[in-house]
Amino acid sequence: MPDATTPDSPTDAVDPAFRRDVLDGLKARHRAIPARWLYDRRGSELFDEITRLDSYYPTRTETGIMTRHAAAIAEKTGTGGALIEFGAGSVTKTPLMIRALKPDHYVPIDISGDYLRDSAEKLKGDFPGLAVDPVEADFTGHVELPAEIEGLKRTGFFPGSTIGNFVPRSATDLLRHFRDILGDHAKLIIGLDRIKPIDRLRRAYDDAEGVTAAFNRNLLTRINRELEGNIPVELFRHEARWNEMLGRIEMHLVATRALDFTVEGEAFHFDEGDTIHTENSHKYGPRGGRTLLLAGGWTPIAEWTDEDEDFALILAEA
Ligand code: AVJ
Repeated sequence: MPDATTPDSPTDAVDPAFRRDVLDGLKARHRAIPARWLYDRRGSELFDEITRLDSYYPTRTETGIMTRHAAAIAEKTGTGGALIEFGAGSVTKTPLMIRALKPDHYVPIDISGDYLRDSAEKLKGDFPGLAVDPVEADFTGHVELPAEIEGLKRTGFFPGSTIGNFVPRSATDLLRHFRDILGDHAKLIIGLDRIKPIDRLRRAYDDAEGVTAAFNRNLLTRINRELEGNIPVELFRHEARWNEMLGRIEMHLVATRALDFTVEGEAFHFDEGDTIHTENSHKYGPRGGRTLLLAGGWTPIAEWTDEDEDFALILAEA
């Protein structure tokens, strides 16, 4: 989910949505900044590093499921037509799906045009017969599918448990939105992370190497750079909390002592222990995951997991 629309250099224009989300988020009673802002250039690099950590199981588990069950996934989903990915796609997962489903068209939808162009070029090289029709758009908003796939069978692809970043109310809205974009008779393949023992969840989001901590704190560095802030980054520590009632891991940045700073000339005070909530990662049991899909307008028709049932790949139809 890299977000290259927001520049890394302070000389470039700042995304007004970033500015608004940060200032509003710091003023709110429950201080929170939406997780999408974690992914500037450095944040995307750090996330990439997270996916390779021993303690971060989701990426390799999902890839394992896709590899192991490729034939069954193709059989239940059907081959050919158009594969529409929400997000620019990962260098490993997308080729796996294309090899399994053999679509005639691949349509990645992402807000970062640069990212789309890079991945489109790579895929064309690897799959010579494949038509790649990227769409530069925020998939949570209005999306116009390319005319080239008119009348073709459509399969949506939303891997990585990215849906887990959305609170259930927004997640069901997004799933309904995907249904509107893809139309009747479409299918959707979606990755969901399963509920599992808390210590494993916490280790996945607070690794011994400190990469997730760096990923979280990078948000403060980004605010300082892009919004002329002077947040004392070293006085915030990373915390990954399991919220049992809501079934999610939360990332927070916790002030280790009372401190003050300014962002874009506005002053903010934190007492020791005050936090900024920076991400939710919802986890679902087998029933919960299917119920979420149903509530979002999709009927689950097949589900694949790894042998430890750490992660689920669900196929659903509109
Ligand atoms: C990219 C949203 C799937 O929630 O597991 C990883 C992001 N945050 N470590 C997740 C993330 C901290 C990740 N997603």
